[in-house]
Amino acid sequence: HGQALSEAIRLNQVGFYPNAPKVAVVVGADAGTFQLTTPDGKKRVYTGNLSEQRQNTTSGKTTRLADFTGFKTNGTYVLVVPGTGKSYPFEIRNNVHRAVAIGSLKGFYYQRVSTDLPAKYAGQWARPAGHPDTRVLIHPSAADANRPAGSVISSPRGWYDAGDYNKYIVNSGITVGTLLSLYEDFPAYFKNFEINIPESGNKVPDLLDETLWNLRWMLTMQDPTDGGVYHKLTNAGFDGMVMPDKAVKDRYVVQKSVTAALDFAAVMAQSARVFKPFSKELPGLVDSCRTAAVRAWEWAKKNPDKLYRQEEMNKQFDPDVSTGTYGDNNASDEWIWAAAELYVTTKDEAYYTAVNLYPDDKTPLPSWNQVRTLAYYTLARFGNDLTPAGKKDLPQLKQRLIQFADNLIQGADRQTYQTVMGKAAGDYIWGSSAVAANQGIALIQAYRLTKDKTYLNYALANLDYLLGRNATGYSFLTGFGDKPVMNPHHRPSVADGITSPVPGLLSGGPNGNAPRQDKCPGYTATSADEMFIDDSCSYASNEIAINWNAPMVYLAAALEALQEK
Ligand code: 9MR
Repeated sequence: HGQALSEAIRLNQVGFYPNAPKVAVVVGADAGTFQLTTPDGKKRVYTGNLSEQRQNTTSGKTTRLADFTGFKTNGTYVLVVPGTGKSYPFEIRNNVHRAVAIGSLKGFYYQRVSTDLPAKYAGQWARPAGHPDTRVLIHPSAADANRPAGSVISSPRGWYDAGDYNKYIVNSGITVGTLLSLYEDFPAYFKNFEINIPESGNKVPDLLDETLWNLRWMLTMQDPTDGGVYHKLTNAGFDGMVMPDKAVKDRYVVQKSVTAALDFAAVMAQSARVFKPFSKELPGLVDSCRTAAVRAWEWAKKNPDKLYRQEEMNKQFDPDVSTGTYGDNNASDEWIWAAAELYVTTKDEAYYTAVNLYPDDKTPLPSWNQVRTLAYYTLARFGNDLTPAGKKDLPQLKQRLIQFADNLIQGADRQTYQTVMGKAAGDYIWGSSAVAANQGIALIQAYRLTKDKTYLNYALANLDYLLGRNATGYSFLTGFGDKPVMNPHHRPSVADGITSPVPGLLSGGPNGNAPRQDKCPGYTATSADEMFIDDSCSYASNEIAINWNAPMVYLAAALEALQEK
């Protein structure tokens, strides 16, 4: 004992499974030994050697690994490196990430629009309802004979997208799709998984109840007359850093877009499958979702060129809209995703052949503007139930997903943090935490196809990354770990006067371009893996967003479901 806490020791600050890899990273240490001790330093339980030195080519920093995989005894420990200091305390036990899985799903509850959050569910983060969204204006860009400019629709509920208070269909699409896929991949795990929300205790799993809050909003974004889907529901400009109930500016739905229609079609088709076993509890829902999906698809077929172009929209219509664009000039992947989900739900081969599902041999990592691989996950998941057309392509599809995972892990072992995350310089983009989490999902898909534990171990390494084993030393999930992000760009967390941010929200993470994107003062890093500041003005490195939280929930819950006890 007597060791001082050292920020140079980077590890998953939450903990480790007894029967899985356990790795810490020590920055700048000399060769030598390390020990595990009880937190008071009195009892030494394990001694190991630090690895050979590795060097990060961008930051120049050197690291050594402390691998204590061989130590499997439950308890709370610190890692001690003589000459460096000791780590934050961490646990070794089964189910060690269950609270992370529950907390990151609960994060969505805190993002609920149009409802108050009572203390019973929200604790000290209780707050009054914001944004009833029962009187939303048709923006001139969305006007037609049935719904002229300035007429009013009701479009309540949904989740706030991120640190801002707007609701965007494109980003809701991948978010809901990821959460529903988590349910489809691990239905048994969610039989006993409650997160203390108003619906807890009903017959529908909390994962699906929470997702329904947003799904019901999405349904209101479809124009009943033509089946088109408004791109977003938004203020004209971003709100100040105020609580939801103090943000009372006019809300609009803006023009319909093909990307919104197709993402909507994909998740509605998926919902029609997922909610089927709950038809008694949720009468009519499955039919509504299926009809909504088909109608959005038909609209997209008639309007394939209707991309969302905010600048052009602003040249034609007032008021100007300056909130998030989720603009995407290429809808080919949205076509693939919608076609695959409609095909798997309806078994109608017309959807399978409607678009070229395999235009090239790429397997892009999912993100809000690139959803092609979500289609592949779904086709692989339902491989046994496909019609002949789908079955014929299945062996190649599986090969593609395995190859994708192999490419991800190739060389990861030699990285300074021994993670898949960060292997490619381009991983450190706006929302890089979602890159890490989505890589984890890709690896879990490969594990499901092969049962090869190597994939699972690398998925776990990326979870370690998110919870502290990274070049910033932060746990990117609010409320979890000993050095969690404390000042995310998140309006309620800034405005509520409570020291701790709203818990269970995933910060975007390091972003090489953040300083010029958000112009927040205070960046000192010179390499992309460290380009992060825990400051609420840093919306390009420290905002939270639903499309980042969803793969976090997936990764933590899937690893919990698959842990070896
Ligand atoms: O996640 C989005 C990122 O990929 C873009 O580079 C960035 C700038 O367009 O926008 C991000 O999305 C934001 C959205 O536009 C508005 N709500 C907050 C989102 C997260 O920062």
